[in-house]
Amino acid sequence: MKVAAAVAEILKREGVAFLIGYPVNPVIEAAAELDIRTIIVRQERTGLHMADAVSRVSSGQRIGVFAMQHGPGTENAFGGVAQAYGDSVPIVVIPAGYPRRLTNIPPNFNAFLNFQHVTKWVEQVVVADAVPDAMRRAFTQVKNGRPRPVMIEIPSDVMREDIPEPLSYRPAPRARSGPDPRAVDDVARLLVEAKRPVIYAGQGVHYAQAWDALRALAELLEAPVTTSLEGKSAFPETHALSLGSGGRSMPRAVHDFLANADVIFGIGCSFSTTNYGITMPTGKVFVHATLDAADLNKDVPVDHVLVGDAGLTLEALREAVRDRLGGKPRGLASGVAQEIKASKTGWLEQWMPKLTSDARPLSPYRVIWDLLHTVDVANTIITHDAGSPRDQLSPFWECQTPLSYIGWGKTTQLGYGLGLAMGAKLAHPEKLCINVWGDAAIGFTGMDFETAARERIPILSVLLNNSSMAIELPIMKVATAKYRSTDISGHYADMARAFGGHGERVTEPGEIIPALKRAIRQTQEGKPALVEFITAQEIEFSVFR
Ligand SMILES: Cc1ncc(C[n+]2csc(CCOP(=O)(O)OP(=O)(O)O)c2C)c(N)n1
Ligand SMILES: [Mg+2]
Repeated sequence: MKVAAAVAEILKREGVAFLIGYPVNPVIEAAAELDIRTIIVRQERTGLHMADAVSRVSSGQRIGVFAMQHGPGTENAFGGVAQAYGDSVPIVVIPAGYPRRLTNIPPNFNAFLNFQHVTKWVEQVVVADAVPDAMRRAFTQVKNGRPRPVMIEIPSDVMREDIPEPLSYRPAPRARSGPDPRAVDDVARLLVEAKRPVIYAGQGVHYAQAWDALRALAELLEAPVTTSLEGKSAFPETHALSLGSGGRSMPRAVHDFLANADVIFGIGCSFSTTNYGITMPTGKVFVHATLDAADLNKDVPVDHVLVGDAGLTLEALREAVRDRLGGKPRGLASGVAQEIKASKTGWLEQWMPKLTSDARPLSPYRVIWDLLHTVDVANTIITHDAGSPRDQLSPFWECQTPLSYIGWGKTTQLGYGLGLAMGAKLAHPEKLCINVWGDAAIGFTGMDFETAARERIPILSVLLNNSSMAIELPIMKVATAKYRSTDISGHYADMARAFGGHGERVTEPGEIIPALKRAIRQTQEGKPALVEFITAQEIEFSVFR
């Protein structure tokens, strides 16, 4: 059996249903022989983003896999792997390498050396019969502990070698570890005694599929819940105890409740300092519950720590809190809910003129508001792109169901959203999968809309085209005035049609909903759709700093 065939067989045993890739890598052909659907993109980065979404929307229960060629393919993949590393996404990346006699000779790109800092595990397999062992280690790493990319580089001459049969490979196990029971008890007491606790949920809740446990604990404590951008949709945002999510922009309630909290309980989060997340207030008691002790006390000094799977942690806390409360609700919930409702109402009222604006060029907020009221939110998976679309969408999009929003931003590569929507659609063909992006983002990965058309991945792409990098206007005044450095241009609906998709350009407020409905119908018929809205250069966001 050839090495490439053995790798494909291992992928099959690990339950991999799609191999996303770009030639030349013999694993692609070997996978097709085993009926693993191969999906060929237009550039490596988008393929990695698709693999990334496959893992994200399945809580890592399915692992996205990407394969590419040595040299240019591997070099061009760097951004996609770095983005997955930044956002802690478990993917398996299988680059072919230069033949062994050239591997370590400059200027040949060596994946093993160059991907050290954007993977949690990387091996270069130089002996054919070591490949199954290397694959076992990679899948064990990717399925356990902190989710992050793993990489197995297989030199192209090794790919063509034989390994003995029968292939001995069993799927890697998954293990969960729980928090120290004594620490659980201390935290339960702290949370019960807290006057104004706030629960801050990160994406660890998604990976642990601990949505019910989070809700149960919140309801038991009668405590408000917010999430990071990555954790968005871990708690129903229509719930009376939901504050909404926090990124760079956020609902007012997120800011105010955190500012007035006495105890902040972070669950399944890293508390990383980032421009695209909440800046935690100082002077609070912090509880940090995370899978990865490497994050403890990193950016936020913490008072209590719990290390373990978010689900086991929440379940243990729920039991400990329930014991302390003796089954008697304290009747706090209605007061908390009223305070949240009042804050939300006031905040939304302030934004309503933009959300319902009849202006031309269109307000991006109006587009988002109309989109929110046109789709079946519970059965939609939506993601934003970097920059304004993220900051305009995330505060106002109220998630109802887990993993219905792909939030990101520990690093924010323009153009990420398209691949995410495509990967989500591969994993969930029954859902409407949407990416909302700006005209800067489409410049990076727009060509892969052709992949969506060719590979029959019918996503809905919502483009906010303001012929500008509007968010940069305030910091590029001179370059803009002298050289038009923030201008960009394009007719992207035409592009979508040229690629075989549905494309429509919308300039009238009254046409937003009808155009969205037409586009959604096209996606239901198997065609990806791009609706291009001609929008204003809006740079007001719901930020509180
Ligand atoms: C790869 C990459 N380069 C640079 C940036 C910095 N950046 C963030 S948003 C942005 C411009 C966004 O413009 P657009 O998407 O058109 O949104 P607008 O502000 O015009 O609404 C830039 C340059 C980035 N996020 N990613
Ligand atoms: Mg723009």
